[in-house]
Amino acid sequence: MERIVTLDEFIIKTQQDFPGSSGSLTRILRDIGIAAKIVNREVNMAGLVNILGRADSSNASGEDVQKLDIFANEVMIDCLKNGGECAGVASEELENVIAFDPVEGQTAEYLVLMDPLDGSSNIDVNVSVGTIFGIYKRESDTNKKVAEKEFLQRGSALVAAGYVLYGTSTMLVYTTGNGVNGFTLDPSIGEFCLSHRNMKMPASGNYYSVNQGYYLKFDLEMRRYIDHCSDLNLRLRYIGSMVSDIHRIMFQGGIFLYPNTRKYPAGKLRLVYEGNPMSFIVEQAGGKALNTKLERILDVEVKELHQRTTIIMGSSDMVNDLQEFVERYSAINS
Ligand code: AHM
Ligand code: MG
Repeated sequence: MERIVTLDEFIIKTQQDFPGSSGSLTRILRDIGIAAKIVNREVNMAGLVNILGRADSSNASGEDVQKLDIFANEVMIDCLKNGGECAGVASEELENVIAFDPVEGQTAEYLVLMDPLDGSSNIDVNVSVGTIFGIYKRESDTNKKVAEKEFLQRGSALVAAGYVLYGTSTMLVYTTGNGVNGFTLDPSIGEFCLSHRNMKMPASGNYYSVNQGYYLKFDLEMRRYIDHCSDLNLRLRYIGSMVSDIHRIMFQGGIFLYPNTRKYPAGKLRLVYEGNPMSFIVEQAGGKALNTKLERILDVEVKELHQRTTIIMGSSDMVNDLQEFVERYSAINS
């Protein structure tokens, strides 16, 4: 049996990949791992404790907030605040950023952006949900309180990104720019253990993932590409939880689309909380991540915290195929 490598052990071991690293990023990733275990416990019992259903509030994007959203948000913030390495947090659930007070004797060099519970509509029906996080280094004077503009960095500036998938098993998948590694929670020892070293996304796959219900609301070239997927006899898989849909593509290949619709003319998903972190992970695993203007998501300028983006993400050959298809289609019809 292969020796168990825990998340903490792996993070510390790979810290050596970063000459001059102070260990702060290591400790932030540890804090996120702790928060993930606590959220996992509640997600697994959500039906038993009064944590299902809607909270009587809505988030910064004007969407109904579930009680578990609030719980996950609070746990992530508490764990990051107590760790002392994180200067502040921006959350999909909060209108404004939270600047932490400095912890005695520690200099907080990092910022965390997160979607504490992604795919909330799945909570009450026991379908997978996830947590998404991205980590930036502060650009300005670390003695000053964090300001919102420090979070408005392009995705290409991310130093780390990851997701937790609360599925049939609970997995934490992350990258620090040196490939992607996956850890599965072993509840018997309460540790995330290395289970998928150096994850590589297949260059192609037999699945496409889009909310077919919005087909008639997509732009024509997107509809024609979706028809093209049907012509190729690809299979449609769409869970309504981005983390789950992308996680499947990490293993089996495929393409995930969330194009613009009349309801979401700029796309539904949020650039800083979902688009950028998931793009960093997908690219590190050998995939590609564009918006429907065929721009690399990680290069898109971040103008405001809750900015939305359209998403084309997945296997490199399939994203390239979509790009050629859309360019050809637009040329014929322009
Ligand atoms: P969230 O608002 O709970 O973060 O969920 C966003 C979710 C994504 O996880 C998923 O890909 C998408 O919204 C599903 O949207 P729709 O139900 O419109 O297809
Ligand atoms: Mg989300």
